[in-house]
Amino acid sequence: MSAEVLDVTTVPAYLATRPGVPGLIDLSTATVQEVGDGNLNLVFVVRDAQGRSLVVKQSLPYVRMVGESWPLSQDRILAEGRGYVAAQALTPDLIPAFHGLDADRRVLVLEDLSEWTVWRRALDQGVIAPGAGAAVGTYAARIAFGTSVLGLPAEQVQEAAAAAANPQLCRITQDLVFTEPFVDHPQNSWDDALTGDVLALRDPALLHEVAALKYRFLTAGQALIHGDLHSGSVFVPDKRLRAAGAPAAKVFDIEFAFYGPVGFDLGTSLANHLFAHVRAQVLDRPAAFRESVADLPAQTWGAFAAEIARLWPQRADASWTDGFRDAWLREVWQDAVGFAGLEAIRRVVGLAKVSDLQSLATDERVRAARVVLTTARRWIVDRTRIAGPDGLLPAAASPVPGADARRSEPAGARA
Ligand code: SR1
Ligand code: MG
Repeated sequence: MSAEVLDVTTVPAYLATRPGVPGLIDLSTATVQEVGDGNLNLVFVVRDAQGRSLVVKQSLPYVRMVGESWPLSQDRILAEGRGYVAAQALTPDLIPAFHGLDADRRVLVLEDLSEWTVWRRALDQGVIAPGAGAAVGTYAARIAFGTSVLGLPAEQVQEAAAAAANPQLCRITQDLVFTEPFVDHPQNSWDDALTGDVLALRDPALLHEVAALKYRFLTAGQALIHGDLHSGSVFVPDKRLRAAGAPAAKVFDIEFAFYGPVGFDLGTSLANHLFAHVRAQVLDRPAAFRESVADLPAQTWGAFAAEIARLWPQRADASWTDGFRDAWLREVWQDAVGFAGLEAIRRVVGLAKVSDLQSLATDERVRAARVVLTTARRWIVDRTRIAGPDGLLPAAASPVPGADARRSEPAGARA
């Protein structure tokens, strides 16, 4: 049965019933705004007269970006709650403060990060977020280690994995990332000029590798992964917040969490580095920004590997040798590169696109998308031969003269 859906008028009375919440905010002076701009949920910001604020997130019984014609269980908020509980224990500095889950009403209460910026928006605008890539790598490593048999007894992991099943959201990823972009499907769309490039993806050699990666996504229950860790799932602070001691990034939107392959989160991150990189080149952004984006794969992977090395002495089983650690890292890297290719293709061909590309003018977008598709194919097919982040991103997507000035912001790109 569906939980009653909140609206701006019912949120204060609802919050008054939540243990601990009335101490965080003065509900008698609260004002409420619905600010959700993602694909799935309601998100309310609640502010009181003293300037204190909270975020209230409720899952809807359908996919918001499509409407009630695509029903979706509100249970996904339970998966998100599990993700926040794990992150709160393992890396509380790199998520918004978590004020609890109401499983009956399908509601989470979180720290309000309205003063922060969604990283994708900063990247779109050419704003450098120092250290954000490293923070995401550190986050992924802490969760991978701390929810897997690397950091926990196997019995505990098996129980946690069973409890973390998230079949409806995994089905969305299975369909949107691993299936639909490679077949005729009504949810696909692309610029006419890309038809040849898109149809060329359906060759047997590539489809074979796509199948192998899909199988891995569905069967490699290694750790509690985020499941949708792109630049739209990361907040970054501005200069003032950084000077006040804020971390370089905070990860949010964990509703796709389940026990899956560790390389998936790194892969979705790498693909989104590619979008930002190609956009920065096409728009001929200043060199400092282009260089900062080009460094993101190395920064993210470097931080991930360094954090795993730091945690390694705390491993749960002495059988995990240092040689095994190095082999495990190699396997995670290769998975990440393959999954990055899949995420890159689906954001050009499939349902949920990204503003990095969609907000370009058509000729720029076509040029950028071609680079993305060519790179994605290389990543998928060559993933076992790509030794590390050096040279992962393509060297060139030549700028279109005057492109920056012509940039527009069409709707319909809300990943
Ligand atoms: C129907 S949901 C579409 C996409 O939005 C989410 O952010 C995930 O990326 C999903 O694939
Ligand atoms: Mg999301």
